[in-house]
Amino acid sequence: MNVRAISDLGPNERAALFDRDAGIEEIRGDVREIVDRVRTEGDVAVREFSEEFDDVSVGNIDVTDAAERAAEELDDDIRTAIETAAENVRTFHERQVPEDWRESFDGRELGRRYRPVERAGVYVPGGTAAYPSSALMGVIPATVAAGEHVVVTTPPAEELNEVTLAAIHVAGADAVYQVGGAQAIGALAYGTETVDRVQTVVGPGNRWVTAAKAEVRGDVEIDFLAGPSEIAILADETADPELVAADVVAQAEHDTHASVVAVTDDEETAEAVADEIDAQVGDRDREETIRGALDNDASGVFLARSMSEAVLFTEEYAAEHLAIVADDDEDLLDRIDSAGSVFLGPYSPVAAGDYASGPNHVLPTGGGARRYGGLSVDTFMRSTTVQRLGRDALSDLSETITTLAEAEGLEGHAESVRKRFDGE
Ligand code: HSO
Ligand code: ZN
Repeated sequence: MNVRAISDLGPNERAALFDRDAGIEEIRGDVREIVDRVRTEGDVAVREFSEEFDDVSVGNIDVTDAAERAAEELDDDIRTAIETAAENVRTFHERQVPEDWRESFDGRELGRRYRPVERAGVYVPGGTAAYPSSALMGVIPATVAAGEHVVVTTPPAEELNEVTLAAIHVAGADAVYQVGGAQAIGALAYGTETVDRVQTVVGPGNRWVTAAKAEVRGDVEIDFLAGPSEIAILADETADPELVAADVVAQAEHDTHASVVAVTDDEETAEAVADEIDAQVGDRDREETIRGALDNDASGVFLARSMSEAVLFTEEYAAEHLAIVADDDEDLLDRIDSAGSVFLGPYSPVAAGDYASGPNHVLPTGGGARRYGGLSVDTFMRSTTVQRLGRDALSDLSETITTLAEAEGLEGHAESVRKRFDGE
């Protein structure tokens, strides 16, 4: 693959790199129809769409018991791996649980308290992209937030993926339904005879799932619109090109639409990374997918004239995953604000975070990291502010309140304060 100089990039090339999108606009109309039919016809529509899109004639939509059985029947090595990953993910997310607080501000007792949303729905992809790890990443934060009911939908199949089912159970879901695509998001958002409607819908999926989340947003909360995987690696001359290439190739194997970049200020490193990528691709089972991703306009190996230019490029890219492999990695990190999840040093491959280290792998793509963070316990929480003012505290503020209320022409507001001090 060719190394490209950042300084040579034209406006169109920059736009392709920095204005990535989830590519859902052209299917919005079709998705709206699917969601509307599920909303009005419930299970009947769900079954029909499962036949049409998944080619499955679904018996029981509710497969909660099958998930429990799958967990019981799992081979020991895979069970241990799922349980270890689940424990690490749970521990990291428990650290995120916000604490209620009350403090005095000049006699005004003010505070904030947090409660989980009661019912959360998690979409877990199936088919060729069946990721048990995504089941853990979606369900665990919801269960740590401790809402009453956490339900999962996953695409139907003649034989459901046993490992995914087991992971859903181990993560602690209360119910599991086999329904996929836009129809699943419609079912979670509006409910059907079988599927309980929820208040928050999260989880990655294909374009249909993502477009459906855009559709139901407003009626329910969603996490965000997640597109294909992305990685940016910011490297200096101390980085091992073989490892940089391996991380690029790893994320590229997700999807031909994945976006993968490596950027460095060292020409030798850039050339070596590009050569290493070429050398490694042929060894991978998913060679075709990887080549597709590497061919994307938002992918490539880039040479900067300085580390400052490399940092600026990385910041503008706002990648889902950012790996920094450089001597002064913490200093470089200080200069970057936009990234979904950061991996520092040669022993923090993105794969560690994808599966088992603890942080979530459901992360903002398409530059979303400029505006929001990844899936977390907060996604399943709402906050309420609380205040108690004593007589003196209100008296101290009464002039301010009544003046502003009168400026707004809201005499009733002013009077509600004055009345507290009638007769003084
Ligand atoms: N890298 C993906 C998550 C994943 N990786 C699941 C392997 N399995 C998120 O962008
Ligand atoms: Zn991955």
